[in-house]
Amino acid sequence: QTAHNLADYRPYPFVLTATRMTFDLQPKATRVRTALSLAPREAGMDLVLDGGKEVELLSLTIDGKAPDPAHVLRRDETLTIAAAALPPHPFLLETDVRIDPSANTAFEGLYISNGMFCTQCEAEGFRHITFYPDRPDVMATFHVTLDSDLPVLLSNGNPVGQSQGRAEWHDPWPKPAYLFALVAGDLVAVSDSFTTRSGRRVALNVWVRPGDQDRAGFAMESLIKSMKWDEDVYGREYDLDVFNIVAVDDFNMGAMENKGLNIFNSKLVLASPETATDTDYERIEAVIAHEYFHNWTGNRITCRDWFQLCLKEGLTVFRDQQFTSDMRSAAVKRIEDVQALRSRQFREDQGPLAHPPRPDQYEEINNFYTATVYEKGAEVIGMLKRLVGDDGYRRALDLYFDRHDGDAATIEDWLKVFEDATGRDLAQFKRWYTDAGTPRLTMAEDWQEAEAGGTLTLAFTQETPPTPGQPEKLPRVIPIAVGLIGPNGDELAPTQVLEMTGASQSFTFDRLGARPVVSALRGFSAPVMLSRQLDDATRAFLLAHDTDPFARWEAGRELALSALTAASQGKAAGGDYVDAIGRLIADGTADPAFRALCLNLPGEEEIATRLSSGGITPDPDAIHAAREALARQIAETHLDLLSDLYDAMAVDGPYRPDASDAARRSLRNAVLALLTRIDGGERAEILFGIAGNMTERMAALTALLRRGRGQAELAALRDQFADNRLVMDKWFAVQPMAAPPAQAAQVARSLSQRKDFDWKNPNRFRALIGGLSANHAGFHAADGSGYDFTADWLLRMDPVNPQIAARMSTAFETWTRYDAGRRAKALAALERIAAAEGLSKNTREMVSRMIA
Ligand code: HT7
Ligand code: ZN
Repeated sequence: QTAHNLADYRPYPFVLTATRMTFDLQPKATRVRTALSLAPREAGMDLVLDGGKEVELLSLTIDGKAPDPAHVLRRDETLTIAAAALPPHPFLLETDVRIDPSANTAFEGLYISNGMFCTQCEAEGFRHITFYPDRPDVMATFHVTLDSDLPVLLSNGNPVGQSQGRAEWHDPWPKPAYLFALVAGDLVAVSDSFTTRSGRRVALNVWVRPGDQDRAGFAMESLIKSMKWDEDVYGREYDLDVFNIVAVDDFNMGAMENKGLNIFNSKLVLASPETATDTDYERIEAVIAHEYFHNWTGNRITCRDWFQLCLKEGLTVFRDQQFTSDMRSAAVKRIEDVQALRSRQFREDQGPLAHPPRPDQYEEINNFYTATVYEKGAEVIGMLKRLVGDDGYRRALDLYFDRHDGDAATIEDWLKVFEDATGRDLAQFKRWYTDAGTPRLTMAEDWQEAEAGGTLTLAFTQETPPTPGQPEKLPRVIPIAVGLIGPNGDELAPTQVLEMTGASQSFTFDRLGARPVVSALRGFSAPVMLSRQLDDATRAFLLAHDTDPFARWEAGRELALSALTAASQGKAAGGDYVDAIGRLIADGTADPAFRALCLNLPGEEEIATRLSSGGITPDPDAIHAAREALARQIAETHLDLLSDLYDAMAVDGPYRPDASDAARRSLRNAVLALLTRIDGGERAEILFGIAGNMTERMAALTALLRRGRGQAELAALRDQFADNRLVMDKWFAVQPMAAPPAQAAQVARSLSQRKDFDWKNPNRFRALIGGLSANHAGFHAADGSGYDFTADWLLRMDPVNPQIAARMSTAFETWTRYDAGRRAKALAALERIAAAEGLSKNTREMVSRMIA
C-alpha cells in the first residue's frame, strides 16, 4: 500500500466546470450516466479518473464518439484515458456505468438502508458510484436526474423538476464530489421554514421513516436555532431554496454535511423523552448545528486536499462548541469539552496512533477522522482566538470568508488571514498544526516579600514527548490564562493571558499585598498537561473560591485524581477530596450541572492516562477498586446530605430537554450512583419503575448493573422497546459497559450470540464492541478475554465494513502502557488481526501503526 504525502500535491491537470448525472435506481443494478464538462489545463496530460473495482463501465464517449479502446486503460481503482485520445480544447466526457447498491455493506458510495437508497461520499465514496476526479479541489456545479418508483427523490441544491418516477435537482454552487448526495425512499417530512436576514424564505424538511415524525421535532428546532445563530454570530446566511435533513439507520459516522442535503445517523435526529436521554438531546442539537455550519466552513470554503481536513473539521467543531455554549451553560460546556479532549485526544497523543492535526502522510484517509483532527483542531482555533482577541478573530473570519469563498483552501491560507487581519506573525504558532503530541507544561512559583509589596514569579517550562516520526519537538506558543486569588478568597488580579514562546520562560507580578493563590490555565487556555506542586489544601481552596469555573472544577478534579492515583498504588488518601466535595454538595447556590460534574469521579481510563503520563504502569483492577472505594467513602461520609439532595433535585412536571432541567437530572443521577453503593439499589429500582424519561431510566439501570443487579429492568426495557433500534442499542451497550469487570467479556460474548445482534448495522456493532471497550478493567481483563473477543469481531467486521472495523480497532491504541502480561495478550490479538488474509487497507494501516 502506498502512502499519500502532503509534499506531493499537484493541481488536477483538467478543469471540471459542470457535472450532469442521471440515475436509474434499481437495488441490484443501478445505471449511472455521467457527463463531465472538462478542459485541459496543459497539453499532453492523460485524464485519470478514480473508480472502484465494482464500478462496471458500459460505455464511454468523448464529444459523442467512443475513443480507440487502446487509449482507455482500466485498472483496479482508476480509469485512464490517454492524452492522445483527448481534444486540446474543452470537451464532454460521457460514461455509462452499472453498480450494485444492494451488495454495498461498507456504506460508502451508494447503498441501501432499510429499503432506502442513500449515499455517503466523504472522503472517497463517490468513486464507488462512477468514474470521477474524486478529490476535494475539483469542484463543479451538479445537475442530477433521479429515476425511481420510490416516492421521495432527493439530491443536492434546488429542485428543478418533479414528475411521476422522476426528480431533477440543480446545485448552482460548485462543489467537490465528496459533498454529493442522493436519497430515494418511502419517507415523510417534518417541515418548517426559515427566512434569512436578507428576506429569502428557505423550505426546511427533516425526512424520516413513516411513524417516526413525532420524534423529529427537536431536530427541526435545533436546525432553526443554528441558522439564526450563524447569521447573528458569524454573519453567514444560507444560500439555497431548500435545506433537507434525512435520517438513516445504517451510517458509518454521526452525520454528513452534503450540500443542501444533510444525511444523519438516525440516532442524531430522532428523540422523544421516552427513548432519548438528555445527553442524546444535547448531542442532536450540537450535531445538527455542526453539519449546518459546514455549509460555510467546509462547503463554500472546502479543503484543497485531505491533509487539510482539520481546516473544515476543527473550525466547524469550534463553531458548534460556541453554539452550544450560547444555547446552554458556557461553563459546563467547556468542562465537558475538556473532559472529552482528555479522554479521547490525549489518549491518542500518548500512543502509537499519535499524529498532528494536519498530518503530512496517510495511507487511508478514513483513518484520520480522529479526535486530533476534530477536537484538537478546535482547541488550536480557541488558542488563536485568545491570542488575537475577539475583535481580531472576527476580522480574520470575515477576511477568510471574503477571500476564500468558493476555494479549496489550506491551513497556510487560514493562518495567512489571521496574519493579514491582525498583523501577527504566526510562524511559530503553526507548529500546533504540524506537530503531534501533548506538551507537558510545568509551573513553579517563587514568592519574595518586600516592603513595597511582594513579588510573585511564575516560571514555566514546556516539553513535548516524542511521537511516531517526530522524535524532537520545538517549543510552541502557549497562551496561559492566569488569575490571582487573595488569601481571603477575593480575586486580586483578573484573568490575563501570558504568552509563552520559549522552552522556559518566567512572568513576574509585583506590588502584591500578600502571597496569592495562582489560578492557572483558566478556561483550559491551551491543550497541554499542566503540572505544578500544589498541596491538597490549596486545591480545596481553589475548588471553593476560584472565579473561573473551569479552574474551579479542575481543582476538584486534581484533588480526586491525587486521591485515586495514590489509592490505586496502595496508598491511603482521599480525606481532603471527600471533605471538599461535601462542602460543594451542600452549596445550594452552585449550578447543579457544575456540582454533578464535580461529583462524577474521574473515569478509570482517565486515571490510567494520568498514571501512565507520570511513568507509572496502570493496573486496571487496582484502579477499578480504588475508584469504587472512593465512591463508597463519599457516599458513607455524606449519606444524609446526598439523600436530601436526591430528593431535592427531583424534577416535577412534563419532561423538557433544556439545560436547567437536564442539570438537575444530571446531579440527581450522580447522587443516585453514589447512594446505590449504600442502599443496594433500592432508590434505583424505584426510579426505574416510575421514571417516564430515558435519562432517569438509563441512570437507574446503569447503577443497578454496576452492583450486579438490574436483570428485571433489562427485561422490562427489552419487552417495551424490542422494535426500537435506538433504545435496543442502548440496551446492548450498557450491559458490557456496566458489568463487573471480570464478567464483562462474557456478557458481551453472550449478547453477541443473540439473533437481534444485527452486527452489520454500525450502531449495533459500536454499541456492543464499544460498550466493552468503555469498561476499562473489563476490556483490559488480565486473562485477555476482552482483547480476544474484540479481535474476533474486528476480524468478522473487516471484510463487510472496513471503516467500522478500523475505527473500532482504536480500542487497542493504549496497549503499550500496560504490564507485560497484558501487553503480550494484546499484541497476540493485534498480530492475529494483522495475519488475516485479505485484511482491508483501513484495518491493516491501523494495526500496523499500533504494533510498529
Ligand atoms: N464530514 C463528515 C465526516 C465523514 C463521514 C460522515 C459519515 C460517514 C462517513 C464519513 N466519513 C467522513 C462528518 C462531519 O464531520 O461533519
Ligand atoms: Zn464535520
